[in-house]
Amino acid sequence: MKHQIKITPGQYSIGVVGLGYVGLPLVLRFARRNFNVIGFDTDKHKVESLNKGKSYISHISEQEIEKVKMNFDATADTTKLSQPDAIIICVPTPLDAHREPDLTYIKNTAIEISKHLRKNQLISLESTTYPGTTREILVPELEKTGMKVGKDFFVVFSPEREDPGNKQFPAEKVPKIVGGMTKKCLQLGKMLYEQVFEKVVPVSSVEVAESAKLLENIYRSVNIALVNEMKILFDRMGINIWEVIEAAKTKPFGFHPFYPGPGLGGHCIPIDPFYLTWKAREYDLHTRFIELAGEINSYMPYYVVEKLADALNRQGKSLYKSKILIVGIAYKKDVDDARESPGIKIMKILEEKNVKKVDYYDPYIPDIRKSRQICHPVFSITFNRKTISNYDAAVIVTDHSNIDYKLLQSACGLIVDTRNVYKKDYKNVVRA
Ligand code: SAJ
Repeated sequence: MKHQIKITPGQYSIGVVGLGYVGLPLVLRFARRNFNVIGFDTDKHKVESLNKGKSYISHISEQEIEKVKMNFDATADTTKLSQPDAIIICVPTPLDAHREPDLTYIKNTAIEISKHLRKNQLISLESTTYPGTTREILVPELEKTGMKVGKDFFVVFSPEREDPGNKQFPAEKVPKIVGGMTKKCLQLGKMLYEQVFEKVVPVSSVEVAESAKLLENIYRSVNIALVNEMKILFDRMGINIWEVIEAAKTKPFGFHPFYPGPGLGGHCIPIDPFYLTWKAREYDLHTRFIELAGEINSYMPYYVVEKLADALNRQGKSLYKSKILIVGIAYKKDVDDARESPGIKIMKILEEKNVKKVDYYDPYIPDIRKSRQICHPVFSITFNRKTISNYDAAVIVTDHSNIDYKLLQSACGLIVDTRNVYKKDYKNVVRA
């Protein structure tokens, strides 16, 4: 009788490589279902923290880690990769300095898994990447062992859809796409993810699964760029883009609202599209929408600085001699993540223009020394009437819900509002 692999808690063990905002929630989901889980990470600090029951991710509590300590271990020891029956890869896929895909983490992980690969292991790649990565990079590395995918070991691609802090759609309720290298791979991948996701969506190939994820995020990047371009145009025409969007979204079908902003932040939307742009070149194609969206979204921080300079001029002040406060430095509202944040980009542009002083306030981010865009440590100011009144202008970049905007409006002589926080018109508020 053909060897039937059973995926049941207690018998079938799970390995997760990469314990970040995607990997750690996955660890907890499987561990809560009583699977034995080994978490792998090269960052020893993360490994030590987790094994002490500590969390380094703000939306994951220590209690949640405590609850799974009996069947979860974190390790940096890759020789243990032969142990788990399934290994889920959740490592970063950044862009390099030339905005090209950097698959270093995936390649290194594939090499480590290959060293310890054993029969019947199921490997799932979740990292967002260009279509073809699984088949052209991951599988060949694993087949260097002499074992054959679909026969001796199994491989699927299943895009992550983690949206940190999204209460409306907890991840287990978000359908999980799975594409397999072979039918048997797909069958196993489906069985694996059905343990922790309410709905699993099998697709016909790993490429379809890789591509679906990119489409989801390119859709956002292009539509955000569209409203950003409309904002610039309507601003010149004296039309309030925010009111236009509110009116347009009364259409119950065929329209999804996106909102203009100071630029694109985060580790998905500004980055994922360029994975497809890069791959498309192999097929002599320019992904013009993606690249145009990238151009427009990348210009937005500069646009905000231009609007700030104009507004200061109208007060007879120069940007050069002014003290500027950036309000909200996280990459999006009510999160504590500053990666690729437009706020940091705006600070950098202002510093390059030798503005007299640039500070920031963000209740979620006490300091941004870790941000690679800013080399010197920078700390959030305390936010009160006295400190706010020290600045010639404040720029609202990320409109966290827990900021006192009334205080800001009454204490600062000029506010550049990039998020339509102030619905009413105020003499000292400029929309940008
Ligand atoms: N942004 C705008 N205007 C908008 C929406 C977003 O300027 O209308 C900006 C945000 O301020 C931020 C950037 O774009 O700087 C990205 O925002 P995002 O809402 O896309 O949030 P992300 O980067 O956390 O995207 C994630 C993605 N999730 C995954 O990749 C698993 C994305 O697919 C989700 O749709 C998105 O969360 C979400 O809906 O929250």
